[in-house]
Amino acid sequence: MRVTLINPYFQSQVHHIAQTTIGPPLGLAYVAGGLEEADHDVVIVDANVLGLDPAGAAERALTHDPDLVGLTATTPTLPVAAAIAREVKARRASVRVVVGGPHASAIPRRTLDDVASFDGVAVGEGDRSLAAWATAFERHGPAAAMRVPGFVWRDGDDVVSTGAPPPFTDLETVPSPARHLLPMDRYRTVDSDRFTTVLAMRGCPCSCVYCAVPEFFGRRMRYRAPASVAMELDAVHRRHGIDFISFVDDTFTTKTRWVNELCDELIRRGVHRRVRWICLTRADMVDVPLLRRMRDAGCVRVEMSIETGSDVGRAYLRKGLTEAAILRGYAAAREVGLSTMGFLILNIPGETEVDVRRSLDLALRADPDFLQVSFLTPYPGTPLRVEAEAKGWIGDDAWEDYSFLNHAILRHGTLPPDRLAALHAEVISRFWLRPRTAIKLARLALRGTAHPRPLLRTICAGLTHAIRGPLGLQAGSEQPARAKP
Ligand code: B12
Ligand code: SF4
Repeated sequence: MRVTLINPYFQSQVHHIAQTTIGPPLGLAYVAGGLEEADHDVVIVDANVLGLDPAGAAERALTHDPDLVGLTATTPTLPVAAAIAREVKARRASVRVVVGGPHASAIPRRTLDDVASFDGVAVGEGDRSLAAWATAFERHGPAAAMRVPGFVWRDGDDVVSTGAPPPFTDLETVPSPARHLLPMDRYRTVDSDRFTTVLAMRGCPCSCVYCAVPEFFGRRMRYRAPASVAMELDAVHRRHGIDFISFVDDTFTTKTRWVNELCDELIRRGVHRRVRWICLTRADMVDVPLLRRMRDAGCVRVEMSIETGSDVGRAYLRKGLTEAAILRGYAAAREVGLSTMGFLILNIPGETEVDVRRSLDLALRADPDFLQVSFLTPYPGTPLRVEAEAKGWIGDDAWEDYSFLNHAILRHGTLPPDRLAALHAEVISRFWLRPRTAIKLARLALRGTAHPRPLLRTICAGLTHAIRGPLGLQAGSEQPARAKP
């Protein structure tokens, strides 16, 4: 079967610091890997990196003459995915359009209700389910295809679910991501213009109130073999010239032995000399020996939550992180010379202005090199969403506003919106407009852990962001391009 997979354009929604990163649609590359394994004819249109609007993406997708179009979407990109689906249908009504990803998967029926141009929703991990659907369709016809697990389909005025796809317990059996279908020379991050992402494990055992990952990928951790991950890094370097990897695993250091084995493999193969990498983890899951081993194996930055400096905030978020653990984690990273990125969350129910200042104070003491300041956002599939809906904290859903960096969605009444926006701007300015930040970034650039061009983009983005408060351009005043479903 001929299939086109599309990553919607969203870069205009990713503000400030994140804007310097354009990563590949790894989920679609995995889905494409499954389709190729089953001998289907697949292409990927990454409308995000190509800067294609919905009409342009649909035009490009249809040049492959597909029988099936698969879109991926997060919550804020759903409206763009919907607009692409509409453009596809307007040009060729016979093409089936399916949407997957964390948003649609969490609320498939609502997604089909909202967007008439979607024929179906792919639920959960789609590495093989779309391939199974296409094979069943070709071999046994549409009725058989409609029974393949992993989908919710529109059926006339009805909606039918085929249940969850079979789980992957052994990640070594998952087809490799089809990166050769992506424009690999177009992705970049603050550290490099030869950049890609890698997934080494799936799942998270934690229970943070705002996070969709445990529900989506499960609480039980599934790890790939360290040797296979090291080989993947080596392969992307050799085939695509990649010299910088972001592990997109949510909590990279849950298992110290696994990380040490991976580091051994990277060093044994000499990959650590060719590829630098970064990862996300928790400050209470790192220590000096582990971070030192990671640094020796090519790691240059660890990204760890700070989230909040208040007890009320910590209790609400259910992350289980203490202030002492956060400071210890950051101190350990500093001691071994790793760069750091931290995350702060504002608009936590019950947090007052004093609490926000405590958060800023903790961020200044932890002292990451980069800091992202976001608003707590009720994404579908999270415990927070359930509570927010029950308590009436959410108005009409404008999914495009669910980019947690510039819109406070939750209206729980602890802080008035204008005060919250002012505090958000102030926290960012106080962090970024410090001589210390400038010196650290300059040192990073000189040390070569960041490439001058992307780093310059980040500094510009950071400064623009930092002076927005004083100029009165506070969070919430931005209007990203909107596309109606
Ligand atoms: C890397 C990452 C980013 C990068 C993306 C860059 C890039 N292209 O790699 C950056 C930093 C830009 C980013 C930004 C954001 N992100 Co983000 N991000 C991630 C992260 C950590 C990894 C994504 C990934 O590669 N996963 C691995 C792949 C294999 O998984 P996948 O994409 O889900 O695909 C699988 C399935 O979903 C399914 N599937 C997906 N699409 C399709 C399509 C079809 C047709 C089929 C059949 C199947 C299918 O099959 C795939 C294979 O199993 C995830 C967390 C996570 N564990 O996934 C959060 C995550 C996706 N991000 C999230 C959020 C909230 C955001 C932001 C809104 C935050 C912000 N304001 O900055 C923005 C939104 C960006 C946007 N507009 O889409 C949430 C999404 C929640 C939601 N309901 O949308 C997640 C789940 C994190 C979380 N803790 O909840 N993110
Ligand atoms: S935020 Fe991180 S630690 Fe918390 S549940 Fe999500 S993936 Fe796990």
